[in-house]
Amino acid sequence: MVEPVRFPEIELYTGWGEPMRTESEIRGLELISGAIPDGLEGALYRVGADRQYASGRTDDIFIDGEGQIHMFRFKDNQVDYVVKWVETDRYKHQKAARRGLFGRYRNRYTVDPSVKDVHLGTANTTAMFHAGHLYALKEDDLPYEVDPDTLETLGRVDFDGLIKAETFTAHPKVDPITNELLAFAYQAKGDASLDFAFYVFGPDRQLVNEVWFKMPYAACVHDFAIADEWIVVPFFPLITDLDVVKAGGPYYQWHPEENVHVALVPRYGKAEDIRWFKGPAGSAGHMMNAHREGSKIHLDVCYYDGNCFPFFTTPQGEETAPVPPFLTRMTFDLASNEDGFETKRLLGMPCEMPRTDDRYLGRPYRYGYVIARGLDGSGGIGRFDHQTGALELWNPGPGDGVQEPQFIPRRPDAPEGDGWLLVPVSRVSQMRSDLAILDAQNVAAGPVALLKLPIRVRATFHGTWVPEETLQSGQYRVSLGAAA
Ligand code: V55
Ligand code: FE
Repeated sequence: MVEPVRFPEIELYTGWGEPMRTESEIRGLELISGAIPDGLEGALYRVGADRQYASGRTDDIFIDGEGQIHMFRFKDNQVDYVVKWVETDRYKHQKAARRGLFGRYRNRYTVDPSVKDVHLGTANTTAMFHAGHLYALKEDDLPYEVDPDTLETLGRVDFDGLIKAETFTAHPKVDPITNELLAFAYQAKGDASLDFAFYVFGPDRQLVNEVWFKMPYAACVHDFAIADEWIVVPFFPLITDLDVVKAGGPYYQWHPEENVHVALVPRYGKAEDIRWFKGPAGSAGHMMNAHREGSKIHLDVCYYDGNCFPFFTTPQGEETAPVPPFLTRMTFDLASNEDGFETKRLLGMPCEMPRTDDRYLGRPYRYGYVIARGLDGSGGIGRFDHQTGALELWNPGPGDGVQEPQFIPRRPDAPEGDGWLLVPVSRVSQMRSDLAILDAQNVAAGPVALLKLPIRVRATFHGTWVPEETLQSGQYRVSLGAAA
């Protein structure tokens, strides 16, 4: 006998957030309006969290839950949609037991005794395609490889022994110009360990560089950025205390008294050449991009002047007031003997989930794509222009929401920003979704094509576009466009 399935009545699981727990396949999405651009062929993979079974708790948070991988497959002027569970070790054990077994977010001391040695990874955060392989990622575990055609899970992988760390970021960067994979692991030797590993893998997944160093504290390191020959790694004071975790407490606590620390790591160098900078407490999940200008490294980040995750309280249990994320430039001067940095707000409207034309990752760039969130309900998909400071917006309609935009260049050598944005749209009042295709150079005009999903695409965090030719060859073949 097993217990009936019941989810707690908490906000996380009501309305749009209601668990869906469904695998779906729709061959040929209905075209509501417009036309799919000629030659747009490939796959958009996105990853999000659903709830396979209730955890038995009421303190579930939106970044937890079992991973699902979604595919929008563009081919021959049609788009197919498929979503499947990522069959992690956690998923398989819960499926067999017909109930939730894994307790509190990332807390292995709250799991059912039957799974105390099972990997916790949910593979719920992003999709990565490199050297012909597709993966679903969560930052607390190794990658899970997934079949790019069928979305069947192939298993948990360590790149044939090359990844010595126990974890792997959910914000890797695949440089489509060099076909390198740049990635990292934090708390890389287990919960609350100070170990950080940075990796560069070559186009055939061979190990090109590996740099291990110690973090200033057991931080949450969700994202990083490339700046030319440097890697920018910010440490924000959401900190793991192993004793608290062992007592069944939260995985992170907010420490306003601690500094932000930033490591500039040489892309092809060694730990002894790392440069460290620091400043007052603040936090961020996501970086738009970074680049080098002479001796200066600029990091553009959706910065919270406080705690980005108010549900992680201070050690005294105090909740911090929610603060909005503002696009902010942090500047680090390699020529300076000081270890401080400058910050400058770039945009007045709060925004999150920043992306770029990925050919410009780590290089001087002009455009960023965001979800903008005005406090008055305005907002939507925005294109930010670093040259003019302007934000061009498309709002999906009252009450409707948008997910992280994905840029696709119009041609492999198109000028920066000349291309399309793929955007899942949440038609909240209808409990279903659309996929919008926007012209990235005319976002305000609205979709050039709108495709209908008769079901919800639940919240996904991040994803990646893989062009048709890259699906076949395993390699990206793009170049920087001539300046527009
Ligand atoms: C973040 C997201 C996560 C996570 C830890 O946005 C940090 C930050 C989607 O999962 O587990
Ligand atoms: Fe993220």
